Amino acid sequence: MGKFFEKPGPELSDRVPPGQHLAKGFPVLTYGATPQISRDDWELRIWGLATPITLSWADVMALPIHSFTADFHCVTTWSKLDVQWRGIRVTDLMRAIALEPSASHVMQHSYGDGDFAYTTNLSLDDFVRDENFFAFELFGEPLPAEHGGPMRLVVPHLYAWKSAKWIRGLEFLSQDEPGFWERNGYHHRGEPWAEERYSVR
Ligand SMILES: Nc1nc2c(c(=O)[nH]1)N[C@H]1C(S)=C(S)[C@@H](COP(=O)(O)O)O[C@H]1N2
Ligand SMILES: [Mo]
Repeated sequence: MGKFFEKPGPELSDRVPPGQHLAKGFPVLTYGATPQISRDDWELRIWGLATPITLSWADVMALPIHSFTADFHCVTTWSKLDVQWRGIRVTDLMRAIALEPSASHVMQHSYGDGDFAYTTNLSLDDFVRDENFFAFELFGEPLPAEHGGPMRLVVPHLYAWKSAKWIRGLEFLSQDEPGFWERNGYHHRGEPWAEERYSVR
């Protein structure tokens, strides 16, 4: 503590959820190896309860591009405020996807081998929101590989383990299924203001 984290002052109490400290810098939190994927090789596959489709980098770049400023809360108790990104709204990308009526949840799949192919689950209520986006720039630079480049998801209203780095696929489901950390004891939803850190068993 101290050197890397500071306690938020009272003026930030509506910005920093309970049990969180402000990070100096932007820590990297990765389980396992960092995939190295170029923009040319990157693609986003859609499967499950949706018409299967594979989107290239150019397909995604043809959608409206916006700047986003969002707070970022890691369940290991650090938060970083006002992170600046550029990306594509989830709602805009969803217009390219034909969902089946029974779809209620989505599993985000990341690039990576074997156990490192990270997954994390969301309900469609938590996924399809105006404030959620696919990010490809961080603070004006191409998204660095360690932060999930070339493309990651950002879901600001939930703990950051719900924001898959190196996103490569969206699998639509008719029920909630646990992703990587959810199978390992983390909460299925992960709302930081309610401190939904771990599942109660
Ligand atoms: N593919 C993948 N996505 C991931 C992770 C990971 O290990 N692999 N870690 C998650 C966790 S726990 C956090 S806090 C954030 C960290 O993002 P950052 O490394 O850019 O700070 O990414 C999330 N997305
Ligand atoms: Mo995290």
